[in-house]
Amino acid sequence: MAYNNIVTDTKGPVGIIRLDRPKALNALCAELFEELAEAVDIFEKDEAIGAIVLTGSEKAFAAGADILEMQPKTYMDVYKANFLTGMEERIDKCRKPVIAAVAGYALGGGCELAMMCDFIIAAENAQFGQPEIKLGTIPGLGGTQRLTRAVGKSKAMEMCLTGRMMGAEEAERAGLVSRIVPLDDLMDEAVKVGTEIAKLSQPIVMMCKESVKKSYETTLTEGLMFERRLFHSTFSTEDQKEGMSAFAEKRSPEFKNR
Ligand code: DAK
Repeated sequence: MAYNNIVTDTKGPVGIIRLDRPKALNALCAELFEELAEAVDIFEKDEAIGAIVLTGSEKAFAAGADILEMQPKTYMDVYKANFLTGMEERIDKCRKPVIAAVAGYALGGGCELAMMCDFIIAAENAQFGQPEIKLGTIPGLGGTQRLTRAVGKSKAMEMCLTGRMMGAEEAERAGLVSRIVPLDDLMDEAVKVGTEIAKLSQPIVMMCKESVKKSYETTLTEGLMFERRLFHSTFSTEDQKEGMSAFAEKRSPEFKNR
């Protein structure tokens, strides 16, 4: 599929989406969001794809929403059109795992997009930030919410109120990223993890993702109950039978996604 702002590819069972607006440091224009939503749709429907890696360039994952596109808009423009609402939710609603492979700037909407993914692998040069305050606005794609849940109130508040950037090491210490890898290894590592996940049972992976995500949305008691119910339901799948039988028989499992 040919797009204007992204490039898609596959490596075995891993779908790769690369943000590709190099002249604007991958600033997220409306067309890019539309293309991203379409690419996620295609990979999600493709049975051969077990995980998706979302990445940018070595210099920028994405330097935020496109400021030049937003600059002339009035309150009525953005309110009535529900500006950018919906398209961005496509990543969040994707049932397959989405891994953000972040190098360079992940700012504003770029940081928010990375946080929408299931986990973030960062290159050593990654820089995360919510600089909207310097533009006279605030994060609008979940920055005040997801960053706070990821790194806690104090750091999230400081970052949102000052717009300061956080490097990869600080981001790892704070729990925003799962790990840091050398820049040259970023895609190989992300695809490797995606491939490992894709070898597992797709429906069980989906249930596991659903359960972890539930912890964001609910009380501990309800979350534990949700997890318990899903855990029980895995026993109705062929893949759970296969996984446990394979362990007992000291062989590798062959999951059928059933
Ligand atoms: N938008 C448009 N163009 C951008 C851009 C952006 N966010 N960031 C960079 N560019 C462009 C620059 O204008 C420049 O273009 P030319 O002048 O060459 O034509 C080119 O990319 C290279 O940028 P620089 O020359 O500035 O490069 P430097 O290395 O010197 O600096 C930088 C890199 C990342 C520090 C700097 O470019 C920068 O500060 N960029 C802006 C970062 C920023 O403020 N980001 C937050 C934007 S607000 C919502 C959805 C999304 C959002 C809100 C709501 N809804 C669903 C409701 C999100 C809002 C935001 O993200």
